[in-house]
Amino acid sequence: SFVCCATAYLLPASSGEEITRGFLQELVNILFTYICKSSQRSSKVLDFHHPHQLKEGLDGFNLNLPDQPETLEQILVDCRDTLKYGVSTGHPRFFNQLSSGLDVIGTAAEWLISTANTNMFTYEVSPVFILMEEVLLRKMQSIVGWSSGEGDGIFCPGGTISNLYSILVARYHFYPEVKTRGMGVLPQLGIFTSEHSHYSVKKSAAVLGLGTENVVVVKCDERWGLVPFYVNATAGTTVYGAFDPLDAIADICHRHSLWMHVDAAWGGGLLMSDRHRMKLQGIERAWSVTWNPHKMMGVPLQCSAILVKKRGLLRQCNELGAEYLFQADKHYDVSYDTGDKSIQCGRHVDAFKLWLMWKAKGSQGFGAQVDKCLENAEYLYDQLQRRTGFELPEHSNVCFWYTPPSLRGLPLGPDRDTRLHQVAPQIKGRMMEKGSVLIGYQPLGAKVNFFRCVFSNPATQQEDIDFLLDEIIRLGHD
Ligand code: ABU
Repeated sequence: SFVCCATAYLLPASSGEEITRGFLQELVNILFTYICKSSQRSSKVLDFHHPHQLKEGLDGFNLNLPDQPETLEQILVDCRDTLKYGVSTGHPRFFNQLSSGLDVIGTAAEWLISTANTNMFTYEVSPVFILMEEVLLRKMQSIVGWSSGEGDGIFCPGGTISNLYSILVARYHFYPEVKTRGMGVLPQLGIFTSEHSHYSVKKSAAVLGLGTENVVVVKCDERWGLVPFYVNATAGTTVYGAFDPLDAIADICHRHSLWMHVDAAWGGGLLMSDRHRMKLQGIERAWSVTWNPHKMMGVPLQCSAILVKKRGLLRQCNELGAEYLFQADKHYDVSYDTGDKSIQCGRHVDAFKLWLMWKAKGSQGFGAQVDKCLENAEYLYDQLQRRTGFELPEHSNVCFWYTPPSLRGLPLGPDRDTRLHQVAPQIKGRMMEKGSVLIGYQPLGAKVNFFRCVFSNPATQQEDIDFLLDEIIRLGHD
């Protein structure tokens, strides 16, 4: 028992080995129990409580910070409770987010990273991880289709930051003096993106001082993803999973000497699949690419890369050469001090999770994993067409409405729309209270709330999809 043991007895305290071992083994037991439970269909996806309930404290779970240290036993209870009241994103019936799943190798990698507890700014403190990042970036660049002489990149905290990098680097490419002289040297710049692209494009315009009103939002055609004409092309939109025509956009960008970025945060994983990579035909012509392995490839959050075709640009754009980190007179090749390519200083080791999972699965394993997710989407699409009461606005991420029996006789029009708009949030609320399954919903443009089912969880089987549809019918019957 750890009742009497405070953290002061853990390593690096002298003779702390036994207590540290015991503590970590207990923690492993907690994690192992959680991992087993997450994969059991009989377990809940979540044990939902409202914020005020969690704040008040449930069964002794106390969020407040103590003045006196807790016992190690209580720390383990805190760990158990934290998982208990969280959401099990690795559960086969978690369909709520583009990032999901619980990969054991990835989890082990994250633990190793925390144990190493180092920073990705210099080779000096991260020699192995810096080289792993380089190996990964080169591999991803070659999968995108760039030649071996081309390509640069860096892992960043999420797709939004990767997209921000693309605009930052593009602006620097055309107006390098902006780095030193500021916004005054710029004309009024415009960014072009499609109406279904990710909101991070507008957010980046705000952060970079370009202004959200200077983002020209190009209308999509009836297939939601065609004919935007400039800069940011999306490979796998967040809601519909639609792909812009990359080759056609590249032709326009080439003709007008425009920077072409491909936001493949969601769709990049398809590059690993021989069956599906043709959806990104033309990505090799992009000047920069966002690719989030924490989405379709199931790497634990977070793991996102910005790839830039022109070597050296990232460094030139962002380097400031802080002399306490990036001394030029170090005794090794300082081009491996890659941290100055980043807009961050401290940087988490995200690359290792992807590296270790790649070792464990191989490229083929990732390809098979992606194929399985796409097969699940096809299965759901097929089932939706067979069942009464479901309607399809689109079929990539699989977005659909459920029309309860009480609405089925209503004529199309505003009254029906108003009532249909309430259906998805009500069913989702019931799902959350019950904890049986989790799926997202949203409105879009003139379309009232619809469900968005995304597949990135390798644990999901067809029986889970059947369960989802049956559960929607059960919870939405009235
Ligand atoms: N960055 C987009 C994530 C959206 C989602 O998981 O639903």
